[in-house]
Amino acid sequence: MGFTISQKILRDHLLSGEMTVGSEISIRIDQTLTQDSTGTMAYLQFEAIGVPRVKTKLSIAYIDHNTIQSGFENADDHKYIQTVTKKHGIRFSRPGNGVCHQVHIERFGVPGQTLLGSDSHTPTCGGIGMLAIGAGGLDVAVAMGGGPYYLSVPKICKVVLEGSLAPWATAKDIILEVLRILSVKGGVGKIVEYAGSGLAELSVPERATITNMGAELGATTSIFPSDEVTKAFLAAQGREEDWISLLPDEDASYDEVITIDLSVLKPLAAKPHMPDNVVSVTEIAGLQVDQVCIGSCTNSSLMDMLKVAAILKGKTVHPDVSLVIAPGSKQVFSMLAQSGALADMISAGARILECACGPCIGMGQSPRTNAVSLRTNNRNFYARSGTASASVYLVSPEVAAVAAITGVVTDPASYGPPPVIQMPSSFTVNDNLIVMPAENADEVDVIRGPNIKPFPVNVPLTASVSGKILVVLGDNITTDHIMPSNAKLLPYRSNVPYLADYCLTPSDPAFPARAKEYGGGFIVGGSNYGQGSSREHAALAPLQLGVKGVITISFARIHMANLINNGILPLTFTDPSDYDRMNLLDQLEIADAREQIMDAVSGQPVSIINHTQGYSFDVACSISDRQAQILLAGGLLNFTRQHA
Ligand code: MIC
Ligand code: SF4
Repeated sequence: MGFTISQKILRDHLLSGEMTVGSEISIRIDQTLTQDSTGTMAYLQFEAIGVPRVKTKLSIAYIDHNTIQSGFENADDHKYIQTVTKKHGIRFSRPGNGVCHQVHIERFGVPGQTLLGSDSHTPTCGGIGMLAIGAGGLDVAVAMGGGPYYLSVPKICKVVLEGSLAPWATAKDIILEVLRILSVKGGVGKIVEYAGSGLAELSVPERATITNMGAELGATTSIFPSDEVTKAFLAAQGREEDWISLLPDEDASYDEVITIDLSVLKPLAAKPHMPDNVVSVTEIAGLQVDQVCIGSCTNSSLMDMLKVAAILKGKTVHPDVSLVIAPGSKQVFSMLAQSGALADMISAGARILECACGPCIGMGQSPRTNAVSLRTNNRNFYARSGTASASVYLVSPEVAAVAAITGVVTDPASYGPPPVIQMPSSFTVNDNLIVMPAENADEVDVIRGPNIKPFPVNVPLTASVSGKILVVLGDNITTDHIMPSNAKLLPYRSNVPYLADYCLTPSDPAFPARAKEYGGGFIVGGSNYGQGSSREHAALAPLQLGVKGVITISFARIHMANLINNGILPLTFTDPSDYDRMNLLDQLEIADAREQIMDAVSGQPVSIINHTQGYSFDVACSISDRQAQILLAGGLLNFTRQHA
């Protein structure tokens, strides 16, 4: 039997384990990327591991999230990352060079290679046939040091795209349709592979919109074949030598197949506050719009921007709308300027932002109270914009641009013919904002400003684990609930004690104080707990507050790995109805915890005593032997040091 695209890459990079679904394997990582809001922690951890120079083919640090610099904190982080990367063999992408995923696919991604990034949207590079996976900073630090990356072998879900997109339907609508079908947890434990006759007409930037937002499915990654379209894109970037052909075998087999007829797809929107809350744009047509944000790693390519500029040309942004546009990279930004399209945006009244994440992560441009904000981003989680009362809708750049002019959500079909933009045959290439590492590490002093604080490290698992239930949460709790990030908090990503005071506050403002009062304990959640970002802070902040275990109906992949990496027990109810019996401040105990965690490897349940209610219930801890050892050691850092 033949192999799918991702199975081929996994086999090429396999270091240990069996390629059977669900079993743990380890793979070699060719490239790593970090961004600044997870990067400080990743490099502090890399330093703690003690490897002098990275062992990957390419490692790069981007500065794109924390760029407002309303105090010294962001700039301190930038300087720390710039100097620590210079010392240890890592390239540094200066602020102003663009959003990590957009720059990486333009300039560095290579079909057939593996990429591990400390950002959940790392799968964007699946748009050129790279196996690109998002992970916590510590996993990336280990990979930089030449260590393997462990994952459980995912199922392969094939999404067949048939036919051609109708006018005004876009790549964004394809991924919104996939989200509508599969939901925000439908991709957990799966790699999504795209196939079908529709691929030939999808450019790399369009494919990248789809693989980018595959993160919202909870998927391990998403990938397109590396074909003639990929070759043309890499050639236009002056990188044709990086191209290889990478197609699935004809007799490859898939665990699941979904077929989408592109010709009937209409413009779609995700309503607040979940990316899978998808409706057709016509269903919300007429809704008054206060803000339109165009950009983010999902939709900030040159093609997206040129389409937006063509729609705005000669028009004026509606007086009740604030339109902000953040091009994805310096390449995009400078080509927009050279072509004159930037002038069309500016003269229509768009507020042009630097090429960075910006509003997508609440770094500025928080909308007004009760606002309706139309965004081209990938996430519309509650309060993520920085305004908890705002309603954020996710749409294509085209729908966003039309609404910016009309002031209401508008079916673009009623607006006239869509702009038709061809991919340029060559992009303007200038990598002058990439700083190369030093040849001689001794020449470099790592500069640590006062914002760089030590991070919490757990202790080995104790014989008995006990504590109170500190909070009982519902389904789909995101990392934006657990560790909110906005312009006020993102500057403190290197200061976990400070951040801990905001842990879970969007769901329960009293949580940090309660956790401190009782000296830590347990978090109880529903299904898909921890979906969203790769931020390790969603594990580090609970660790700082003394959280010992999280008991849920199910976990999102990256967050569960981050809990294990920090020595926090990830437990799931064996009988989901036990969830209903959990009460705030119940006193729980896991007796013989070390033995029970080792036994969990072979599928034995872990028994928890509820002393307050006087009964015991079973939970599962779905871990490999290696993960059990990590939990026993009190986290991956302790484990790595023990095995160094
Ligand atoms: C996000 O989009 O949520 C982020 C901000 O890019 C995160 C990373 C972080 O929290 O720093 C992600 O997607 O992993
Ligand atoms: Fe940045 Fe938003 Fe993309 Fe995260 S999702 S990397 S915050 S642009």
